[in-house]
Amino acid sequence: MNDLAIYRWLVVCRELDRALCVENPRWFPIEGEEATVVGSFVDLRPDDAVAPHYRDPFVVYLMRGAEMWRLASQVLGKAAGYNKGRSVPFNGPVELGVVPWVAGDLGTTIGTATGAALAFQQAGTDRVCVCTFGDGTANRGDVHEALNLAACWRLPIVYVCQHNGWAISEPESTYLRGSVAARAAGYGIPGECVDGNDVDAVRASVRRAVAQARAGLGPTLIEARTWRWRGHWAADEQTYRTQPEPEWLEDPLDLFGYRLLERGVASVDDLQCIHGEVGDEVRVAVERARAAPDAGAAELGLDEVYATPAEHVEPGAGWRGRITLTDAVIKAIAERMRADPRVFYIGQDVGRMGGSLLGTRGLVEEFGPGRIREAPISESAMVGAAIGAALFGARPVVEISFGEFLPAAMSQLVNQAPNLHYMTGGAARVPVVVRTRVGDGPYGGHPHDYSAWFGHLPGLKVVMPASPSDAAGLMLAAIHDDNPVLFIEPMSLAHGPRELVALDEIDVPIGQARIARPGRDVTLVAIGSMVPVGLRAAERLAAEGIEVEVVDLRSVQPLDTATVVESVQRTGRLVTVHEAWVTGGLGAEIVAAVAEAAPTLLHAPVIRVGTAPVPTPSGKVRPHALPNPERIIAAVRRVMAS
Ligand SMILES: Cc1ncc(C[n+]2csc(CCOP(=O)(O)OP(=O)(O)O)c2C)c(N)n1
Repeated sequence: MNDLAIYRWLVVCRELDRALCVENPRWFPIEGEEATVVGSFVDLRPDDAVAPHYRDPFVVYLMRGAEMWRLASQVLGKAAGYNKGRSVPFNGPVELGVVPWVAGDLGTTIGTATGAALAFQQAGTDRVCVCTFGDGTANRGDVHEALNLAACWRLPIVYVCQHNGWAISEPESTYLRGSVAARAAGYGIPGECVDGNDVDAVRASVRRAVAQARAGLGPTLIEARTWRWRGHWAADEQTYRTQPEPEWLEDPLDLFGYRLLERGVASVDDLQCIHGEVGDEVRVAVERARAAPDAGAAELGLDEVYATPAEHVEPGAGWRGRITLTDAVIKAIAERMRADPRVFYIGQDVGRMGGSLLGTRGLVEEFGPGRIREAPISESAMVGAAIGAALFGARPVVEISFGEFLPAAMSQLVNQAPNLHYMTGGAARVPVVVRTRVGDGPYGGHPHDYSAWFGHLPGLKVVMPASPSDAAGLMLAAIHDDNPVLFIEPMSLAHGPRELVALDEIDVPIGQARIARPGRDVTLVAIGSMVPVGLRAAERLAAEGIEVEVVDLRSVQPLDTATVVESVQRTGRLVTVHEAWVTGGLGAEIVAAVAEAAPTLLHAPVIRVGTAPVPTPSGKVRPHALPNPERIIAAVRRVMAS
């Protein structure tokens, strides 16, 4: 790209930003940092991915071909925004290779960006991703995890810290004790400090790093030193800014403009002409955005929370045999990996060791370490990278060994995965499976069952099989799905009873409960480990003449309340049981659904059974906290007596 074109982008960055600051006092101005933004992204190929920092990143989207008036529409809350007015306004169009901003939590998108690079590497391409982030954001654990993961896997990504000296009201002296680029040495990757106000210097540094990444030599961390000229947001009064501005301050446009004049590349008239043209372009775009209709009820998009399947899926190959729940999950994953080269696996100890609870036994032998990836202990980076890879064409399965570690990936699971499709106006697809294990297990650790937390989130599917056949069926369905699916295995059933599993015959749609045992007197709604426990209780109650209908929910989200309501229509009585706690749990949701759908159906008060309201203890105390057949039997007898 020639120098005048570069200058033009710098002017676009400044002029559009200034106009948007006038339109929206909450906009985050970029003034003073234009050279870092333009220099980091301007030399990329159209098929590369870009993940710019949140502070007015619009010039980057424009370089990719976005329409200015539609971006301005996002800042004005108009329906014409790429995000349909649904997300933070600095979100970008994923269809143009942009890693989108679908939440405001800083650092999380660095995991997603790292995943874009993972998808590129996994597909054997030489595409790269460039990702910028602030010097405040540099201190998020997510940033550290992502950089280390990228270093370990030699991912084709370039990280640029847009070091502007501020994090909202805090000067850098409060949160940085050393250079950000120096951290690169700790990851074993190249690090470099550059003058972030000099677009030539930023371009040269990023170009070197991109060449390195394209050649398969892994990531680089660049620190571009610049300065935030204005407030954190446009109308920020900056009462906190008490020190004089630094002496080294330089206007990136002046610096580059004078250089062009000195080199004889441009005349003053040429530069003024660019300012005039860009000013007009911005005015037209903003006026068009202003005149566009506001986003409103029409953009709510209740039916756009989940992506509908984009492609037809062939049934699985014809394997059958009597296997455990864990082996059924492995069979389903292996079948999908054979059929679809885009499917790969990320986890800890999933290689030669065969996985936690032997949950990946045999996979690395068949598929090799390139598709069964051993990951560092970095749950957030693992899930973030899987999400990003899914956004850019892969279909990863990522394993969080035990549910107790899910909170370590919470930003990714809660703010990223469920939001991406909806918040990008339906443009993004996130076919990622997050596999984990919860509950009572073969040894004392990792006891908590946090499944209910995740049933709360529109956009995330959550399943919990209770039998080998359902485990295989739900895993096949999860990998086929174009949405993020949290796949939760009850630990107590991992190596439980064997069952005949016929891979080519299984069809277990996500969100469909099953009647595990029919009965006329009481509906017992169970999930996961409590299904066999509930069935044992039902058997014993049958000897007393009480016929319990056991409903196995199989999915937490979407929740099949219709099957439950139909059952209660027959029985008139309801007991729920799950291994998680009762308060705010799935049982409460089931009871509410029945009360809403059929308030007059119940002949007796409902009872919810779950783990005692204590942090789930380990070892020999644990059985006293957990639900068991006796407690279920007592609950059923009570509802029968009332
Ligand atoms: C995880 C998270 N914590 C806190 C915030 C609130 N917050 C918004 S912007 C910001 C400052 C970020 O500083 P930096 O990364 O240096 O970027 P800059 O604003 O200077 O461009 C903070 C703390 C957030 N959005 N996300």
